[in-house]
Parts: sequence; C-alpha cells; structure tokens
Amino acid sequence: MSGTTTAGETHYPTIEKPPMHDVAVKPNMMDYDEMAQTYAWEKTEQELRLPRANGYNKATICIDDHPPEVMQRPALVWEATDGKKEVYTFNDLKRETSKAAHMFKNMGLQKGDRVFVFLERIPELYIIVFGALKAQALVGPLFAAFGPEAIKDRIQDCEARFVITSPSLKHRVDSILAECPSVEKVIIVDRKDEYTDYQPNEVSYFEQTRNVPDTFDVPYTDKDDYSIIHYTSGTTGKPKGAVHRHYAVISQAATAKYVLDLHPESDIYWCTADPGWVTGTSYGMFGPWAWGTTSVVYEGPFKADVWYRVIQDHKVTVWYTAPTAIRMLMKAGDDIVKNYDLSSLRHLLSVGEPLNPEAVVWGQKVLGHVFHDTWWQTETGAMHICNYPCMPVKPGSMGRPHPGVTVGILDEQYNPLPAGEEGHLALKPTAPSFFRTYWKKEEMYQSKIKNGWYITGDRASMDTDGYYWFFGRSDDVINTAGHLVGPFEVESALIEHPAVAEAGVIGKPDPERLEIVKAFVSLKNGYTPSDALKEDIRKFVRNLLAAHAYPREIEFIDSLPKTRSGKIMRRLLKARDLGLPEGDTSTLED
Ligand code: 6R9
Repeated sequence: MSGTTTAGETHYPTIEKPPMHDVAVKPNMMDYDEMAQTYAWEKTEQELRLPRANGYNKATICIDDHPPEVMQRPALVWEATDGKKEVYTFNDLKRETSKAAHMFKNMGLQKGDRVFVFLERIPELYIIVFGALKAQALVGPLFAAFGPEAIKDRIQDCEARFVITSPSLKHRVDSILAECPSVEKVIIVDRKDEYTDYQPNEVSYFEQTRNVPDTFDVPYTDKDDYSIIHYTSGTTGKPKGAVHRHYAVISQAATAKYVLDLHPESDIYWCTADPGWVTGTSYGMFGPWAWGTTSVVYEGPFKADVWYRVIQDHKVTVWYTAPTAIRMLMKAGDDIVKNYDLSSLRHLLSVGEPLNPEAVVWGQKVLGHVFHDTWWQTETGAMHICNYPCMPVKPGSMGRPHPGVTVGILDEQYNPLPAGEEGHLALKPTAPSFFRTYWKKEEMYQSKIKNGWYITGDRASMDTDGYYWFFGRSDDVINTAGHLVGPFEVESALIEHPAVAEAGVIGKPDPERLEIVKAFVSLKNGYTPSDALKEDIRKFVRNLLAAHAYPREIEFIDSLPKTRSGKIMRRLLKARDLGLPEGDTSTLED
C-alpha cells in the first residue's frame, strides 16, 4: 500500500447530537438505524415521481418539471470573480437549456454523441450541460485548468463531436484540434462579445441560440441511457472515463436529501466543487436541483476572506466543501471569521480526502457546526459512506454506509473481514449511481468487481459501531488537494520535456494538500541540474496537464529504480523519500 495519511480510529471524543425533535430545522433523516433497515431506492424514485412521461431524463427532473411555485424559485445564484451577480430561476434555466438543446439538434447531434464542455464556472456551463442532456448527449465537463494534453486525451478517447469553450480558454483546444478529427464544431461562449475571428469549424453559442424556440420536448430517455462522463486517474495508463446513467439521479437526490439534508423551501446551498470534478455535477447540479434547491455558484478561486464573504452575502445555509479548503481556512486564522456574519450556516460537509479530526472540531469551535465527512468516488457517482445530521460524529471517521448501500472490508481473497480489521474498502455495485462502465474499457470495469464486490482502491476498517475509518489508497494514485492524479500521466508529460530522460512520480505527504506531486527526474546527456531547469520543467507540465497535476517538487537523480521488467518502482522512490524501509526489492533490476 502506498498509504496517504493514516486516519484509523482517533482519540477524539464522539460528538453527540441534540435530540432531533429539538433542532430548528428537522433533518430529513431522523434516525439512521431505522432508515438503514427500511430504506429502498424506490422510495426516492417515487418521491421524484419517476418514471415521468419521458422516462428518466435528468434535465426534465432537475430543471423543467418542478411544480409551478418551485419553477419561480432561484435555481442558480451566480457570482462572478469580479463580483457581478446573476440569478436564474428554474423557469429561466428551462428556457435557456431548451435553447441549448435546439442548438445541438440543429447541428445534427444524435443520441449518445459526446459533448465536452470546457468553460470557466459561468452560468452557460450549467445551461449547456443540461441542454446537451435534453438532446441526449453524453456530456463530459472539463476543468478550466486543463492543459492541451489533458483535453486531447479525453477528446480522443471519447471521440467527442462537439466542444464548447470560451475565448480565453480556446487556444488550448486549438493547439490539439488537428489531432482530434472527431471534433466537428467548436462552440464559443463569448460573454464579453470580444471574439470576432470565427473559423469555419467555429460557431458562436449566443448566435446559435438567438432564434430558436425556448421550449424543447425532451425525448424519451431510458434510465440506462448515458448522461455524464468524468475521467478519473488510475495507477497505470491514461485517465479512464467513468460513464454514468440518467438513473444516477436517484442516488444523487437521495443523498442530497438525507446527507446534505436539503430543505429546498428554505435552504441556500453552496457546493464549492468545480463541475470538472464529479462532486461539481452530482452535487453542484443533479442532487440539489432534483428537489428544487437554490444553489450558489462562485466563479472565482479559493480565497479565505472571499469565501466567508460569499457565505455571508448569499446567506448560505448548507455548505459542501473539501478538506484542503478547510485546512486553508484554518490556516487563515480564526480572527478573520469574526469579520463576517456566518450565522446563516446550519450544516457543513466535506468530501475528497480524509477529513482530519482537527478540522471537524475546528468547524464546531469557529463556525458553530461540525463538518460532516462524506466518502465516495467518481465511480460511485454519489456519496456512499456518510455522516448524517441525526448521527453522532466520530471525528476522523468517514461515517456509515448510506441506506441502500452495502459496504464491506475485504481480505486479500476478497472475503469480508470482521470489525476492527483493515482491508480493501469494497461496495456492492448496486446503487443507481454506480457507474456503468469505463468508456471503451469494459474489461477494466469488470476487473474491479471481485466476488460480487466492487473494489474501490482504498483501504479502511469498520469499528464495532459500524463507522468506517480511512487508512489510505492501495495503489499509487496521488490525492493532492482532493484531485486524483495518476503518476503515469505526470511521468508521460515529464518525458516530453526536452531535458528529461526518465521520470518517476510519487505522492509526498503534505500538511495542507494531503499529498503533493513529487517527481524524480533523470536528465538527458548534455543537461545539468539547476533550479532554473526545475522551474522550467514544472511550468512545462503545468501548461500541458493542469495546475493541480504538476510536480511541486522535483529531485534530479542519476537513474530511476526499476523492476527487471522495466517498471519504475514508485514504491521504492517513496520509501527512500520518506526514509522508510525499502521492503521487498527482489524484483529490482541490477
Ligand atoms: C468524490 C471523489 C475518490 C477517492 C477515494 C478516496 C478519496 C474521497 C474521501 C476520500 C478519505 C473521504 N476520498 N472522499 N478519502 N475520506 N471522505 O472524491 O471522487 O475524485 O474519484 O476520488 O478520493 O481515495 O477513492 P474521486
């Protein structure tokens, strides 16, 4: 096991909850044990009035088909980096997403065609994703931070037909289009009306949606029809596209109700995740909007004082964020919190990495509420192990399985282990949101299912109260500030640099970001190690891949430890880096 931080059971006392009948906003789940025994996904399916006349289309469920009073409610409250604000009701989104759907149909989009959305966090990102879902595309949202190589890998793998981008991001698409023959049209969202130089393969989004109807009959959509694809990193090879079905909305809505505890008539909800990450679609779009909840989207990057101001100004009540952000808020100090009125907050949650017990407790001390950890993956499509408002919190624990979900800790033969033992964290692949396949890699999907269990790649244990504790990854995948980074991807980018002969990449423990990407690099003849060269290599990878995936630390070495079959021994690099025992080196080449 490569191991990130070891959580394990902690000595922090359990945080009890007040009697649920006494709290101001009664949670949607009053008693975890009772619900764990009685709940079935059908309950949520019925509450969502599914299937509807046109089946299970997520855009119908989340945008179009709410009761009239909900349709008038703000759905998207957007604040730009420069402070400009825009509000879209569900009715507004219904009209705008219908226009986007017409645009796609007019361009000849067929059911199942892949559409990639490469935009800043602007309202059109949300509108276009749902417009494409109405037109029955398989939609892949991409981080605005992606560099050309990351974009190219995804477009090529998926053979995307349409790419939507903005004038400021477009150059990264342009540089790889010659290698992506599947792309027919690049659709440009030009909010500032600054782009004039349209090429034959380019169209203007606002032009294409100007004279089209603002209603759209969403065709019948089966629950198994594909909706969203998110790429996720593994130990080897390029990132794989986890494909989700429209049916996933059932799990996303159920967890939005019982874990986020959304009360759509009174809550203002803020999910800080970017839609390039599964959290930003499952909980930045589908779960909350399935119930008609008002969502805040802030376009800009993390900054402690700005984030507190966003909570204050928009009167955010439920807040879903990530451990790295929480640690950075802690670092910014408790005093700046006093400059803001954060009294609207009532429920706080976290996802993406182990949430330190200190952070859970800090929430309680400084913000008046504990952070509730949730565990899940791109592949699971929705939260699977969670802390709930009605359940005592054991700081450092990921919580307990969501009702309807079966979790196990397995030994090396994939048989269940008793409480207290560490093993593979595994799930029954049965939740509606469980991914359908890896795009064009069905064998890899199948290979993750053992004895009827899906093996998550994480290691964990369960205590005698049924709470789960995270130990680390069982593979080399790096978790840096909540982003999964495959070492192979970074190594591939590194060796494209003219000076780099070979590279090995590991995750190095880091107090703020959990891990940072560290690269060991051997140079080609004729190049000498220097700080300037390090900086040049760092920049090179940052531009090629993404801001979160470049090696913050680079160490030059003469040659990399390899197995006899030529595989870089990352485990050994890591052990040496951390000064740990080297373990079995029998496969090391001479
Ligand atoms: C939603 C998301 C999944 C991996 C997962 C695990 C780590 C996520 C966690 C957590 C400890 C938590 N992870 N939540 N580790 N405690 N509460 O994060 O998806 O980007 O696919 O990452 O992230 O290692 O296997 P994804």
